[in-house]
Amino acid sequence: MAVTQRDQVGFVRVTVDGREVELPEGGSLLHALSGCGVDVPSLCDDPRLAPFGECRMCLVRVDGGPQPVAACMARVHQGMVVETAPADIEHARREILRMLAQRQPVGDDRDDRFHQLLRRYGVSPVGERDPALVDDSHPCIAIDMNHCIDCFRCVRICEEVQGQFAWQVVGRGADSRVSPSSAATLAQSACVSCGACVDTCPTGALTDRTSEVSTPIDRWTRTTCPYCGVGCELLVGTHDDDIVTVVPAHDAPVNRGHACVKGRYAHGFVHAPDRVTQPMVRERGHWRTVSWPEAIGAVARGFRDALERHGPGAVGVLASARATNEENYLLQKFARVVLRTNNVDCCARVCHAPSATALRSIFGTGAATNSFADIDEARTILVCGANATENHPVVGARIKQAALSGASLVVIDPRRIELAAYAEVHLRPRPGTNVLVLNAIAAAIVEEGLVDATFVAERVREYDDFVAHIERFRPEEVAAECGVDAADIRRAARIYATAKPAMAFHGLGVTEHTQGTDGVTCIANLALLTGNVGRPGSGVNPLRGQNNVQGSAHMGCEPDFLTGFAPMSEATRFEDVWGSAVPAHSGLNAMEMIDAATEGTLRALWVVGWDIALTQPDMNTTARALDTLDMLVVQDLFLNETARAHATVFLPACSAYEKDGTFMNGERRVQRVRRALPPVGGSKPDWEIVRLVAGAMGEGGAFAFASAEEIWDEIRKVWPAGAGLGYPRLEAPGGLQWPCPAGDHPGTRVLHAQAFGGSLGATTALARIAYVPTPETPTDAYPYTLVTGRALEQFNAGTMTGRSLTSRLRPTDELEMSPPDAERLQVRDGDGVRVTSRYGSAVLPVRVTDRVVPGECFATFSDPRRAVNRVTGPRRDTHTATPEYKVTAVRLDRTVDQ
Ligand SMILES: Nc1nc2c(c(=O)[nH]1)N[C@H]1C(S)=C(S)[C@@H](COP(=O)(O)OP(=O)(O)OC[C@H]3O[C@@H](n4cnc5c(=O)[nH]c(N)nc54)[C@H](O)[C@@H]3O)O[C@H]1N2
Ligand SMILES: Nc1nc2c(c(=O)[nH]1)N[C@H]1C(S)=C(S)[C@@H](COP(=O)(O)OP(=O)(O)OC[C@H]3O[C@@H](n4cnc5c(=O)[nH]c(N)nc54)[C@H](O)[C@@H]3O)O[C@H]1N2
Ligand SMILES: [Mo]
Repeated sequence: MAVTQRDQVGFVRVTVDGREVELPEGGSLLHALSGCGVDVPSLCDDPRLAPFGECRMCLVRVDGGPQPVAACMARVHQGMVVETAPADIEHARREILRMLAQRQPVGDDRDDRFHQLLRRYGVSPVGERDPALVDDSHPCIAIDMNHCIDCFRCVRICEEVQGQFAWQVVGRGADSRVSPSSAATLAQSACVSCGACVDTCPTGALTDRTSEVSTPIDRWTRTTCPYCGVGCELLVGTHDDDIVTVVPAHDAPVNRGHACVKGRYAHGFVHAPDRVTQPMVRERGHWRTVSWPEAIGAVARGFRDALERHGPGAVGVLASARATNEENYLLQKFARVVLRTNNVDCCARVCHAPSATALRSIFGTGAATNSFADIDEARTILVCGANATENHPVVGARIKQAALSGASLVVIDPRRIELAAYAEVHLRPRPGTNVLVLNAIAAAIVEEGLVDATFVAERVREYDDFVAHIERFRPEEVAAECGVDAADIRRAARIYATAKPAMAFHGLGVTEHTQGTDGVTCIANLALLTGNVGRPGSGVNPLRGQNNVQGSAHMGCEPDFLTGFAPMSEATRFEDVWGSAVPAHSGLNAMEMIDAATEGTLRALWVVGWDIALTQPDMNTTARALDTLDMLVVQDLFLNETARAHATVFLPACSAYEKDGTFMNGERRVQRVRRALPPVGGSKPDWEIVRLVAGAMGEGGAFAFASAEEIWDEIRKVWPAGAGLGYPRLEAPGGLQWPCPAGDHPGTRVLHAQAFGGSLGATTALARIAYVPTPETPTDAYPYTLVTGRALEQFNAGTMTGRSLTSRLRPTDELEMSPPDAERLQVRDGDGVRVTSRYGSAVLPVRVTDRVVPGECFATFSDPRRAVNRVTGPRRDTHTATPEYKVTAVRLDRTVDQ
């Protein structure tokens, strides 16, 4: 990645075409010139890539020297005298363009960089079109290599940024051509559809299929991606309130001009034909479209009835990790102030609640300790139970790049995920045995004398007790039970403890187990033992799930925490601002709400942007629970499964592209979400809907906000660590990372440098975690272990990706199965297999792959027609109730059903 101007320190005086300017010293001359408004022509340069110096268009004369130099390769120095357009160089540029125009099809008057230059230099394309150079195979990327000028930017960005090597150069010299690597078409290649090649292509050889080339863009809106917790900043190009294209923001600190298939291409859902944009109520089994006042009246009446008859324990709110901070804040305030209940929760429950709980108890703050930028500084990266290249692709690509440039990578995952190919050690434990593996790494670190004694002396308590506990987890003791070779565990321990700083990332392969919280705690132990806390390039970092799952929980959508993870004991602070008492009785979490519905004690539930019927485990039980409710309000963009099968009222919300607010990403960063188009049809932003319902229930006063910013300003009053995050400051690229307690505080990239969070002070204790095997073990009747999780092209409930172009890349869920198991079942790719557990069954097409070991299989859960969660079971993490999605004992049967 090239150095950007923001990283520069000193500025020096330079004369450009007779004019004195100040340019950042040591940076690329080409970028410095463009930064001060001098447009030197270039074709092969992209600030995201290493300078290439091949196109010869950016030649300039420096200090009157006889030989012109390529401005992209030249560095800025004090007193430099630059001529950007002397006549001889301008002539040479025109000649280069003439040569390139020989191969450009005649009559194409496009508006890309190359064609702009052709016009500027008065050169016309004269080539012929060769239909064989068109590749229509890819659903998102249109390829017409007739326009290729061999700048190789596509090849280079795929290699240098994405690390995918999907493009190659074939042939030599004038006959060289860019083509997909080891495949006839791009669709068949290793392409992951991140769109980087399209984004960098200067000629129109590669374009987005989503954008009609001829559609002019009226407006660009900078916003934050609505998919995962990485929080890429995107630019949304619109025409007449339609999205024409979405591209990454080049100056975004999070994604540095990169994006993934979802952020880039999965926006078609916004105008999907079945988007619901009018409120509806269900009467005698049939939906009826109603006015907003009628729908809001029905919700208010339903809540009032339940409260009068059964009290505040009988109502609940499930908030949305897809909606903004402001909206989530209002939803929990609504539960507490209007419904007088603490029955409020969010998707963090089924996802990273174990991370928040473990990190809060061991480090005092329940969030990632470090930042994505730290990847550049880590010498070792440990990735445990996280498939980053598919689920957090921009971070995954950066981890890959770090490994390619020499960082050591340790992967712990039962499956051979893509990152395993770059790992020095890949440990493949039996699903559910993280505590054994991680404790064994700790035991090896202690036994082999690799502990950071200084750090432990200064910052760590209960070391001797820990040593006494951990001895029984020696790698040789646990190897058989966790299925990992003891020597490999020792290798992993040595790398993590010695090639420092070492940065740990983890995902749901750690949290979604009966010992989910314990697993995260074991990772924190490793960081403490080796001094990998409180410094750049280190720490314990959950790769958070949805765009705003960190924020949703943080805003107080948890039964036992208020905004800013404030404990209930701090309720007075909130009561002062809200002018209302915070209910004293404890609330139910999402899992308990479903249990309470089954038992008949929960009567009315408002579910905002969370498809619980499809994505909660043990779907058959969830379905029965939801059908007992007197009122189920679903607020979403679509009739998702929860709405379709169970809701009584539907409130049409609008998507993140249609509203203002903020999201909080997985590294504690608050970034602006900006409205790129007005709400589609009659849909409304979630916060406006909450305001309407509160008003109908006679509590409008506490919800009388006129904008997202007004809500945010109230949030800053009750959340001291966010007090410095006013909207004007969040306008800067990347927003700010909390803690940020004051308007002049720069935000915090690395936590715990001097002291741990909360009331811990300088030191914390190592935790002694015992191993408790899951009862969900394979038997003769259920001999296989099913792991469920994700794949690159679809997102969770699939409501958005399933309605976008990208769904053609993965039209349905699949079951990964090892070749020996496929042989035993006599199935091949695409054949149907019925997966049956003690709880239910689902039919999936098979994908035979050695990514999984015999005896284990893996399924995604995004397709409502497959309903994979019929198979998953009712067990939960013992600390947070997070479901054990990652281990289910199953039987597999070949079937002709599809
Ligand atoms: N493309 C895409 N991206 C997404 C999502 C999506 O649906 N699609 N969803 C978003 C959400 S909500 C979340 S929470 C994140 C989740 O992102 P990840 O945490 O990466 O999610 P998963 O794919 O569910 O599981 C990760 C890995 O855990 C491994 N695993 C299973 N059991 C064990 C075990 O016992 N030990 C270890 N060490 N590993 C195990 C699995 O093999 C899998 O590779 O992704 C977010 N990003
Ligand atoms: N088997 C299995 N099941 C799992 C998991 C697993 O690994 N295995 N992972 C679990 C995890 S980690 C998670 S996070 C859950 C995710 O499960 P869900 O939260 O149900 O899935 P999402 O697709 O993220 O989106 C939820 C809903 O939000 C809607 N939506 C999007 N934007 C907005 C908005 O701005 N406002 C409103 N009102 N609605 C909006 C979408 O249309 C969708 O219906 O699934 C869980 N389920
Ligand atoms: Mo998640």
